[in-house]
Amino acid sequence: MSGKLKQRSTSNSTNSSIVSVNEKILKECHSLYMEGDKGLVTTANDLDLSLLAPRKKITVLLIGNHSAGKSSFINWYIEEHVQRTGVAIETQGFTFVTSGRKRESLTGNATLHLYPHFEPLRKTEGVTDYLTTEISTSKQKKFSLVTFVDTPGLVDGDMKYPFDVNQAILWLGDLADLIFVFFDPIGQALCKRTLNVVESLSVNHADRMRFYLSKADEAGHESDRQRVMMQIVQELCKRPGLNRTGFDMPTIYVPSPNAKTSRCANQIEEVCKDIEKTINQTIQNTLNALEKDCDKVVKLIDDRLEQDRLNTSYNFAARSKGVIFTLLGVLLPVLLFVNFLASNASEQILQSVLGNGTSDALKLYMAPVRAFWENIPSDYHWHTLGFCAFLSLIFIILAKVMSRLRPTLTRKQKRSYSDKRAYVHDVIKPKKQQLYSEYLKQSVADHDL
Ligand SMILES: Nc1nc2c(ncn2[C@@H]2O[C@H](COP(=O)(O)OP(=O)(O)OP(=O)(O)O)[C@@H](O)[C@H]2O)c(=O)[nH]1
Ligand SMILES: [Mg+2]
Repeated sequence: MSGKLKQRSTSNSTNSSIVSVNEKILKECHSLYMEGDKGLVTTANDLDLSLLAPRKKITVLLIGNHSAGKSSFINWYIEEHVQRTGVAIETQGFTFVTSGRKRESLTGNATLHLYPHFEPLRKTEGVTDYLTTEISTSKQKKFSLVTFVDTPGLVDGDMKYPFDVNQAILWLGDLADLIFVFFDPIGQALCKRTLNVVESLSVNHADRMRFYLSKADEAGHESDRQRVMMQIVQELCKRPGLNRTGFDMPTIYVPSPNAKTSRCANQIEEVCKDIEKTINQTIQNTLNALEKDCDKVVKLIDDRLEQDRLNTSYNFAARSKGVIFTLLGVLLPVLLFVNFLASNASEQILQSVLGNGTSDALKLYMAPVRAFWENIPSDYHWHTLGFCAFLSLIFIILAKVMSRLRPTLTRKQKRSYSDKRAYVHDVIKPKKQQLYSEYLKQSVADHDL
């Protein structure tokens, strides 16, 4: 007996240490994305890349007929009575059940603040008033890494929901990591609304969906249970979207100390294992996504800096071409004007304004221009002037076009990009490596036990 107790307490402590390692990994990954200016999300935003920070917990959506035992399952998992249960229609809205430091209930608006990625749920009219969060301090099983979403029981007929329940469930299904569908044996397996919702969800999320025959202890004898299961599977298979072979439907029931022991096998521990498996998968996916996102950000920064280098050398060439064409454009009219002055101003005026030396040099250097001008018949002088004006206009336009610059980064921007690159490469990536090692060390230890 004491040996058994000892074993259980060792396995409990290992279990909680695994939870805390996993919790730490998901939390640290989240903060590597979100922490201030250096977080991956902000850096990516600066590079016009939109990244989503990973969630710190997985989301498990529970759907099913009214009174199928959804809320009871949550209460059993967390070992606390946070959700009302009973034979009446107990859950009328959506409840997020999550772990936290103190027991608290949040209203719809506060819930959407807490889970900003569920914000579009507001689009389903009326849902916000029927949205709550129950924060529990429970540390049972893997609850610190799970957020359960309890949903209203599905019924057919006159029941009026205060919002479009099908649409809201479909929308929540898009964000859930696991979707549990509970069918109870009490005869509501044929609820059309449940089948419709299940069929629509399975279009995109078949891999996340798990079907359970809940309250299996109430299913009577083994033969009755088999009959109920057959009935449910038949109903499911009638739907074209669900017509797949090999429906796996474990039988589960909430163990109760007062109830008579049922002869039916309880596979509720399988549900816990499925949750655990999804958590492990999520951790691996999160770490892999972190690695990919780091690479994407580093590559974008490298591309930007490389583009900046190319733009800087392009701009240097453009500026040089601009200067050359501007000089050409200005040189022609200036030469003609100086030639005009040199040929028309009297020798005396030139010498008194420029001095003897300069006036002689001017004559000497302007001789080719003067010769060119004198070779043109005087009847064509105006034509030549017009042509030269046109030519210099072309050169000026060319100078403008050629000297168009490409945008470049300021020195401050370049330094900021280099710092961010260094942070991603030298801090975030090694951190990810360390988290991966911690995860593997812990999961190998888990297998060794
Ligand atoms: N025998 C047995 N009874 C159960 C089990 N799970 C739940 N119940 C009972 O079934 C009734 C309905 O359970 P709930 O957990 O409220 O069911 P629900 O699916 O949340 O119902 P709604 O919120 O109305 O959709 C309650 O009286 C529970 O005590 C089970 O595994 N075995
Ligand atoms: Mg309920």
